[in-house]
Amino acid sequence: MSDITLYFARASRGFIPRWLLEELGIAYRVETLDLKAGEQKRPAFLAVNPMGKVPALTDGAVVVTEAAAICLYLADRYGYGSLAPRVDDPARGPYLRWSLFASAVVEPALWLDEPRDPKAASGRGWGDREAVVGALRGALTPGPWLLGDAFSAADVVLGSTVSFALLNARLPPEPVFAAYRARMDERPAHKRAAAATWGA
Ligand SMILES: N[C@@H](CCC(=O)N[C@@H](CS)C(=O)NCC(=O)O)C(=O)O
Repeated sequence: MSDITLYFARASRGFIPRWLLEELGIAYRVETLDLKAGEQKRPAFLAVNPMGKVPALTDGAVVVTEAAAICLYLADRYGYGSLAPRVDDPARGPYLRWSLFASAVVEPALWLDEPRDPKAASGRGWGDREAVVGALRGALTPGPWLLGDAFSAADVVLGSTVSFALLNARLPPEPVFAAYRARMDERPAHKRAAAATWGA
């Protein structure tokens, strides 16, 4: 039995764990915060996430924040061996790799408008935009998913970041990215989470 509450907001990264929860098909409650009204900075929520940001998730006494960490937690706990490769599965390595790549590398590389500078890129963890776009291209070739034929929570995490980047023109609309996004959009769980996050 799960006792899960997702702290969520419309038009936010709350979409990411919500999509995963829908893929898992488990029961969960949603607490929707109004970011414009500043509800995320109120003491009751800061006790859950001192960053005052969504998403956050509680599962009984367990508190998890950071979209990627929430997805890795949920997939291990409720989708182990299906949406999360087991620890003795060789796919576990790439699964962790691409899940962490989303927030540690793709987000800063695509959203920070930094000048091209090989020396600076060598010293920062997210390198430079061109290398990141190339790595993403390679990760999605031949596809259809990051782990090949098996859809996993890594697609929820990194795939959401790819979708957000395409929507915000932070990633070139190359066929490999557009086709990946179209495959994600077709999933019923994705449709349900998208409707809850952005409306019809
Ligand atoms: N690194 C965090 C980022 C979370 C984040 O920035 N959430 C935004 C919504 S998409 C937020 O809550 N912003 C409200 C604020 O910072 O006041 C994650 O991946 O979960």
